Amino acid sequence: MAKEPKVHENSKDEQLEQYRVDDSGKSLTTNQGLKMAEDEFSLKAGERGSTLLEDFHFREKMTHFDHERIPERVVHARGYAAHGVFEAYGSLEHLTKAKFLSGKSKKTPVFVRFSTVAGSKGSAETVRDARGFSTKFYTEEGNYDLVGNNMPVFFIQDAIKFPDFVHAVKPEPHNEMPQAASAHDTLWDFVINNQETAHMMMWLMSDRAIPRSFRMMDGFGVHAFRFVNAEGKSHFVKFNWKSTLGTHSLVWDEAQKIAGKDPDFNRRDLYDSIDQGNFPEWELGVQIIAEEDEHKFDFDLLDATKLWPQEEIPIQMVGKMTLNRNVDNVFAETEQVAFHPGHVVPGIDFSNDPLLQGRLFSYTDTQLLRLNGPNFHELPINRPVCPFHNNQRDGFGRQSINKGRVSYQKSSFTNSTPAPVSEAEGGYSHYQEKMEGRKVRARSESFKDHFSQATMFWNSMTEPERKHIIEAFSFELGKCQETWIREGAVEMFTNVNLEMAQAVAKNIGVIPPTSGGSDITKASPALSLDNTVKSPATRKVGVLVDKGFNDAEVLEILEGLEAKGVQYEVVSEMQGKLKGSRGKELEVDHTFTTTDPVLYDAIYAVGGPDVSKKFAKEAARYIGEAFDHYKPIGATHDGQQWIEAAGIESQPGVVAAGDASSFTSSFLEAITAHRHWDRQVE
Ligand code: HDE
Repeated sequence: MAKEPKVHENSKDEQLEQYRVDDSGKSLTTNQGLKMAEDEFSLKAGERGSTLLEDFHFREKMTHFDHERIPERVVHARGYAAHGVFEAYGSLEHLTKAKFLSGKSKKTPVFVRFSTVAGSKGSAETVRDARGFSTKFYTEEGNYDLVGNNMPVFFIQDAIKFPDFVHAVKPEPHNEMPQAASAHDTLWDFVINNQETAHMMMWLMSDRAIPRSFRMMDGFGVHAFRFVNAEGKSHFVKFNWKSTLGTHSLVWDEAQKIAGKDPDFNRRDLYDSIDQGNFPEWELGVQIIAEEDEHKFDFDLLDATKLWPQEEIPIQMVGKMTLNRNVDNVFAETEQVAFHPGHVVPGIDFSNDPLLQGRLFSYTDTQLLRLNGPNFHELPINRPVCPFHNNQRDGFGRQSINKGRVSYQKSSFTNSTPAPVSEAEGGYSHYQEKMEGRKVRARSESFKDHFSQATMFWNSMTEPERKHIIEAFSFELGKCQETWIREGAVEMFTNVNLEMAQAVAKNIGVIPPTSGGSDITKASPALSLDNTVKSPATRKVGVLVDKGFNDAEVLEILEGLEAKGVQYEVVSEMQGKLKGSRGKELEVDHTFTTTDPVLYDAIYAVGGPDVSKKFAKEAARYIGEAFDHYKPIGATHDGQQWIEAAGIESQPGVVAAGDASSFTSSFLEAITAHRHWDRQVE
């Protein structure tokens, strides 16, 4: 047998290279390779006459254009992706046969797509929603897809309810509003009628639903899967991606404004970071439960509305993923990639989670429509990097030219090849779980506690996080027009926490509940974003500068920020170069018209000796917005006047004094804290 090529870090890139086409500098041809002498005028019967049917060039060009759209994903339509590599930390052979997890420094190429769930393909990215986090590992044993979200639980427990949930959250069918938003009657009608949604709705109302960046969010496989080792021993496993930059969020007012100012905010951040060599990284962590411990917990492992508290079931880090290459073509790669939780490799198997079981049907089914038939695995982005052979043939767009007269099993012509191989030789074999029971349409009693973990989530939040959750409920329910929906939601979420429900009720004109609530006191500190990694290297500062600025000090401060990985953009009244007091220059990146304070994590106001009224007005606006969004604000030289005028000099996170070096260190400290929640914002 011919030796199979070894999979390495660049295997996918090398494979894709065969398909890349660079059209620049070439002669224009038709798709048949015919060079054309003219491409601006259609063929006409006389200069002012009608266009002729024989104009094959016009027809080909127009027909291709007419057919160049494919159906968008029914959910997760708005997405963005990048290539990278996964590197295992060591061997997991005691738990799983999966070869990509089998050795220290073993490298596997990956392709990762991030997405919002509800919005259409062209919708804004900073909406309140879960985010998809799908990873395709191109392993030597075939493609393994980990199709997760940035939240560890889901809205429903059984896949049969997925179409109902999605119909409820999508724009309402009679008027197709609202786009990419959960703040409307049908979603909340679904929620109050399906109380299994309680836990996930707490996540959706939390800061996790408005990530600052795809680079700064975690990922979760959500379901319990199985690891199976070479001896056939199985463990339940949950997959977790942990961003090395930490998990960071926007504030709601900011998120809504960014949706207008830069609807591409999250993809721009990912693209630019990778483009600048600032590669995002995640560690892959696994939580393991032995089969014999399946029933030892106060939740059912098969219920996707429950997480496994990491204080009880620790996360073991097993590898690191780095995204290091942007796509060449968004349609060919990001749009045509086809993920499926059923794309597994030996050593990874499924649990009986009824949500997962339904997904195993849905994903192939949807690709058949979206990618027009059963040959989507042949598209360059979807092709495994290991060889694949079977007797499947034909279908729309088939590219392989399978040789020979045999396309069936068993055949004496081919000695019945391609032939299945034994487990020992790497053949996939399903875990032999013992099953018994009656065929029923039912839900296990063990799935019926909808509120304990929702309360645990609330208990784990800090005061500012709780305030945001109350504000999110008030916004969402406040947008619902039916009073009974608001009342129903208050009644439902009283089961999570009485004070929370009372505060929401007051804001939305519902009589606050006086009794009820939960007696659950359990908390999982890891759920609070307060406990995440905070680094200045995730922050981008808007620097407000005008001509004549104190260049010696300002340039020293900017260098000091840059040395800690802080990015900055120079914002001024007009584009071009700004000359400082000693002749040093700064290039303006943006004017007040082309950018906005919501697009920065902090503001540094410098100004200049002679700013216009417009500059002063804009500077005050930038500082005001940054202040209201709890962001660090620094000011030196002429910039200090705006801090004084706003009366915020002694507020937390506002740094407006000191020489260049003490200012830099105080401002860096304020930046590293990210948001200053203890600030007095009215
Ligand atoms: Fe999906 N989901 N889903 N989902 N899902 C799709 O597949 C579905 C669920 C997730 O970047 C669709 O190719 C059902 C949970 C991501 O291309 C579709 C159920 C989780 C993506 C589909 C779920 C996810 C999808 C639409 C309930 C987190 C984007 C287009 C049983 C673990 C993948 C497509 C990408 C996409 C079905 C629930 C994550 C229709 C039936 C839970 C990240 O097949």
